[in-house]
Amino acid sequence: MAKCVIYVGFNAYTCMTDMMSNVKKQAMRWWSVMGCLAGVAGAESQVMWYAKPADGYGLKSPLKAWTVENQSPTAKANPDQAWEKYALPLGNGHMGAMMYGGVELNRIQLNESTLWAGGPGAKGWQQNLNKPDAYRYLPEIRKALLDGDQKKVKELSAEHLRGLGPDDRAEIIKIFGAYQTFGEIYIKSSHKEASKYRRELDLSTGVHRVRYEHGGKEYERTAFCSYPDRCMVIRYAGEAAQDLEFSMASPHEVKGTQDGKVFVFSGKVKNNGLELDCRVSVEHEGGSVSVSDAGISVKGSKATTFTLVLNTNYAPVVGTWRGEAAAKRSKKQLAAAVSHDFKALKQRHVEDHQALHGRVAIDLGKTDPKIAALPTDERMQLQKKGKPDHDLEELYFQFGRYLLIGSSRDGSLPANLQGLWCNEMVPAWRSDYHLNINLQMNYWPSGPCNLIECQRPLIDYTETLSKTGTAAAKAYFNARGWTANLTSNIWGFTAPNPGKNRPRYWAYFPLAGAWLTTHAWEQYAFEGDKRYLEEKCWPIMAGTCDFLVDSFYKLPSGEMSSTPSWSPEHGPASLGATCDIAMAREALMGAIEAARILGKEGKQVEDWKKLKDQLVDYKVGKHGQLQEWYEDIDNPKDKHRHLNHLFGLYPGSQISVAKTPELAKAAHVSLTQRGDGATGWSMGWKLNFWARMQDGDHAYILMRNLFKKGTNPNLLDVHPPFQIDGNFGGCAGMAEMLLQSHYHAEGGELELIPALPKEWHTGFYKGLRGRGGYTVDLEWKQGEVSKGRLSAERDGKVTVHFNGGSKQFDLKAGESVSF
Ligand code: FUC
Repeated sequence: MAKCVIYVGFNAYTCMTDMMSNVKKQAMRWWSVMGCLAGVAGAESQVMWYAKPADGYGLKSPLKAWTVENQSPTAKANPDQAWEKYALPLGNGHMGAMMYGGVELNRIQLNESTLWAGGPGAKGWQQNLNKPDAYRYLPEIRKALLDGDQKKVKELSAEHLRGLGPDDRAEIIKIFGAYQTFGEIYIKSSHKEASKYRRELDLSTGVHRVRYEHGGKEYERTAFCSYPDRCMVIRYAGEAAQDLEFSMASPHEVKGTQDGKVFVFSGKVKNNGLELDCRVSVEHEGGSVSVSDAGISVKGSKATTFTLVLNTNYAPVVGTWRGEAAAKRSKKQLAAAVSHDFKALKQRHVEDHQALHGRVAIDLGKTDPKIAALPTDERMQLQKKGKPDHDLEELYFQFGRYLLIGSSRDGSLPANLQGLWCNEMVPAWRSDYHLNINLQMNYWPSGPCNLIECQRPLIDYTETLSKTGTAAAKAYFNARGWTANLTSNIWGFTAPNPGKNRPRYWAYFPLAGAWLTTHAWEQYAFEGDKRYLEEKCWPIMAGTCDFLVDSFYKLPSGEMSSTPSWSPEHGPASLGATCDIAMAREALMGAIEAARILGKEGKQVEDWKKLKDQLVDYKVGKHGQLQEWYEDIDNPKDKHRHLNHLFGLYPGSQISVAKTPELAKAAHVSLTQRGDGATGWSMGWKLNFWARMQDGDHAYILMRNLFKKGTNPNLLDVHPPFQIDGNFGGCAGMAEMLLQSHYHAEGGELELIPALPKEWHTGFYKGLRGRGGYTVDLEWKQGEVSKGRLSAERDGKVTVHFNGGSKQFDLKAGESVSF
């Protein structure tokens, strides 16, 4: 085995070993090119590490979380607190693992991103769960609303603006389904105790390691989930031979069998018959191995490598939602994976991971070397009480990028409410796709943090919804095009949630399609691929805009609105919730711009322009606030977590301090009234709002609050419970403090360190991206830009704002300029 050094007092500044992350090295290389090597002190460490296994903190941690799982769909804590607070995630977009790092019992919880209950095969499921002809009741509902009869609006909308299916939440879940755990791996070793224990996750390589000493000998366990080889690899090695017992458990109808030298753990999901197939092959140096129906037994091996593949037979094919048999997929993948030895598998994985993760380096200031040497959980604890830990902030930022790579890769499903890490059968909110903020927030870092490829699964998913969502557009509005509502799943659900006994704001959100469409446009804004724009993005956009033209309602004032509408999750029915109009406007703006780029003209595009011009305008209310509803009814004491009426400020591009100061002022009032606390994701959103307000110190307050109140020791976000959107919102917000490019969807203007807090007075970054295909490397000192480099991927003119002034550059694709 490679020389294994136990770094008990690991120091990010001085340690020049293999522990030093490659990104840090890259940053240093870049920095020396820039002639500023002296400035490198404080360059980031990308290793999260812990001095105890996840279940070594005395927390409640049942061996099988699903046996005591929460039955409440909105439970506030995961039943396995060790998993939620201390386990570390690995993922390749398709499969995921949570590593506990135990010595005697190494427990690994496993996920496959398409493992869902519900859908075809589930009793009572049908593709079209929209209430047919619901649109016939719209005139009556609209009239009641204009008459001020909220009671009648409530009754009629509860009856008609709902999806089909049972009222009872436990029953709904059987049809709608839920994302579920696959189960757990248990690898037992004869090592009962260990000294110099350390487990770590290197964000720059995507490799998890456990190192310890036992009986005076050093041991190391390495694990990663490989995207290129579509497998998980777990390696045990050490200075002495070991005996290991490998077994698995699952809450599904799955059993173990032996297939030659391969351990197979296969079966199906009881609720819907979805096939499940896991296969494990083992390689060993010395000793012997025997495979049985119960697992794998290893005796006296100096180095053992388990290679694991995991599949379902899901495919995103509307109607059947099934594809190639799970076993067939697994056999092919395993045969291909084991054609490489451990070294090659690892190298292929690390190269793939670094090609994405290594694009960005960041330095936000110095951390006391004594603190930097502590385990990550202790640092999280310390910064809560004491001074900010800038290295830890960098780590958190890079962790957000790491999680996106781990949960969303080309060909996979998009990241769900928990990314793809879920240890339950009834997870909170079914770990589904919530479309009134959560799924979209997952993708906020993709463009600015230089991972735009990782957003492709969202665009694929949106394309699927644009097919099933035509039925929703028809049923509720008799409209062309497509839309979706508040929640969705992998079975193409686009109806409002079923059931009459809940407020409509927890069911009905027909602008979800418009919001998703803005992401399809953003993909183009960052990538600039005209073929994508024409072939993939345009049909999504056109379907959304046609839907808007047909579904929007002309108020007596002549304004066009989404009547009736609800602002997410609170308040009465409105003639037009501001967020609806803002999302519609943003989707129309993108589509009209796309039409210009693609040379599309005619009535269709003219109708979109007309609608955009007639949309209800933003309104400033009696408290000076940006009104959340058409009616001036905002309560200045309201602390609700949703602030969707500020969509135009972020993620949208309609409100800014520079271009619409009056609206920015009103948004400032709304933000101030809502306050700086909230659930995890909401603090993440507020962080982005304050960044767009270009108030760095206030943005920093939100970032600190997110750290203190919304982040676990394993750096995962808690709503509570664990919900990954806050990680992505937090990561995106930090980028937004350092670079902004939103004034024009196609780029053209960049703002450097537009929301720099005093705490980050001196630092650098490399590789953040702006719309229009620009990559920025930047150094700043005492709050002023001191050096930068701009690289263009497309021909174009760009204005760069910094240090109170502006510079213009006219760059050809591939050119860079230093300033
Ligand atoms: C939205 C939020 C909740 C939660 C849920 C998954 O409904 O309002 O806080 O995040 O999504």
